[in-house]
Formats: sequence, C-alpha cells, structure tokens
Amino acid sequence: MTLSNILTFSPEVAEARAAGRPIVALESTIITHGMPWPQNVQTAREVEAEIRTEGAVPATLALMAGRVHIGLTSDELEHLGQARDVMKVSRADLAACLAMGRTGATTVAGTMICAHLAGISVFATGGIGGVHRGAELSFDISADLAEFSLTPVTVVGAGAKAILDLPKTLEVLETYGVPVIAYGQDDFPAFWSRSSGLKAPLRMDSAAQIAASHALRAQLGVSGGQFVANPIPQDAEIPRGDIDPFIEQALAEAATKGISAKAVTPFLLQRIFELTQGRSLTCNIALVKNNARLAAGIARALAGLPVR
Ligand code: PSU
Ligand code: MN
Repeated sequence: MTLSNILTFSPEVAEARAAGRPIVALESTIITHGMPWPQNVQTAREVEAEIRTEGAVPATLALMAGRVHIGLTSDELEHLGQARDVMKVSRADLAACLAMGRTGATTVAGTMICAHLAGISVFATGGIGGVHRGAELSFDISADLAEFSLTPVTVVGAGAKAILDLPKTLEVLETYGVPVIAYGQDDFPAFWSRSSGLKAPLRMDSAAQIAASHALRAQLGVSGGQFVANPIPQDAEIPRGDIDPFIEQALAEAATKGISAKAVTPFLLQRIFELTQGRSLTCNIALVKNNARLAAGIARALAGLPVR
C-alpha cells in the first residue's frame, strides 16, 4: 500500500490542498476522550467554523477502517463523536490501529505525525500531554513531549493543565529542544488559567513571528516542532485558586482507584468536569476556539497571506 492509499482527504481539504490554501489540523482525542457527547461534536463543528472565518481550512484527523482521514465529513464527525471503543492513538498505536482496521482518535503526538504526512504544518488543540505529578515514581510522561523533538509541526495549545507537573513538563520540553512560545504574555499559561505562575522560555506577539521561526527551523535543518502556548481569553478563565482544589481531589481519586497509563488523562478531565459542574468544559470550548483562530493566522502567515 502506498501512502496515498492510506491517507484519505475530505473533499474540502482536497480542494484546499489543490489550491494551496492554508490548512489547520485538529486532533480527535479531544472529541472522543476529552469532552462528552453531544458537546464534543458541537464544539468540533464550531472550532472548524472559527478556522474558516479566519481564512484557513480545518482538517480534523482520525483513523477509520485502515485509513488516516485528513478532514472529516459531517457524517464522519457525528459517527466519531458517538463511537465506542475508540482507540486513543499516539505514536505507538498509529500503525497498529490501521492494521487492525479499528477506529482511532489521534492525540497531539498522533495528530502531529498524520498532519506532517499530509503536508500540514499547523495544528490547534486544547492542551498537550506532559509530565504527570509523581512521574518520578510512575514514569508517566506523555509521548506528546518526545513528538515535538521529531515532527516539524507548530502546535497551538492553551499551555498544559495543572493536573500535570508543569515545571517538570517545561524541563522535559527544554531537554528535547522544543521551543515553548507564550503568545502575547511572559507567563506559561495553565489551560483553564491564564498563568501558571511560571515564566515561559520564549514569548512572541504575532502569528507572523511564529510562522517565521517555523520556516527558519526547517531551513536550518533543526528537527521537530514548536509549541505555542496561547492563554485562555480573560472572560473564560477559571482562576488558579478556584480550580486547584478540584484538581487535587481528582488526582487523589485517580490514585485511590489505581488509574494508570492511557486512562489517567481522560479520567482526570472527566472528574474535573463533574467537580466543576461543567464549568471546566465551557472553559475548554472557549480556549480551543481561541487556539484555532491563532493557528489559522499562523497557517496564513506561512502561506504568505496577510493575517486577518
Ligand atoms: N490534555 C488536555 N486535554 C486533552 C488531552 C491532553 O488538556 O484532551 C489529550 C490530548 O489528545 C493529548 C493526550 O495528546 O490527551 C495526552 O494523553 P497522555 O497523557 O495519555 O499522553
Ligand atoms: Mn501517560
């Protein structure tokens, strides 16, 4: 099987590719493992619409029946949003999921690999995986971090959640040579909150600069991608002091229940959703849209177009 047999482009994305229009990749784990139905499908559609409004074309990525889908039709998106037994596909699972013909939702790492295969340089998500608290004992470090050292895709996220050990997450990203760029502020954002209290290693204030450094890395032969940490809009933020007790409670429950490996992140997200009575989800939706808008600007700048 050649690569072109494995990649299936939606009509919208195929047309955009042919016309050389800017494209923004979107992950699907956030749909299957990150949000409940029906808000997951509703949000996915709204995020796609934000990207179109900003003058780029969205491509939601997922695996179905042995194919990597680059862009989902409306029916495919609805199907994925309600599907059960969906694999969570990171680097380790990609080929295996295709070989077994199973339905797979791509994580940040999985989406970076598939986006790169499809010639897409920019990807928007909510938050990335990272170093879990207690990683010195559990060794639980998301494969997302290593992916940034391998695959040349610029990822826009709202930082990383405080369910993780954020100082250790930044240290590992530094070890892997990953540029962590806070957008428009000095601090590294903490997903639901605009600041983690930690300074980001780099700061940029325009999509054009981010696009320029993406392009320069390729010219210089520096492998890997960039992580753009875009703070949640002010009016959607949950202050750190408000969310911290819920994070502590969710972490304690995960420990008591012996939740491990791939189940950790989805468990914590679901518990925090319940504990905040849905407020974490409202927040999550606002920040993903915000990230989609910035990613569209970066994709336009990379394509030599003015940012809207
Ligand atoms: N962090 C979030 N929301 C998410 C995820 C992480 O704030 O939805 C998802 C992403 O798909 C990410 C994955 O790539 O979880 C990381 O999982 P793990 O920690 O098992 O590597
Ligand atoms: Mn893990």
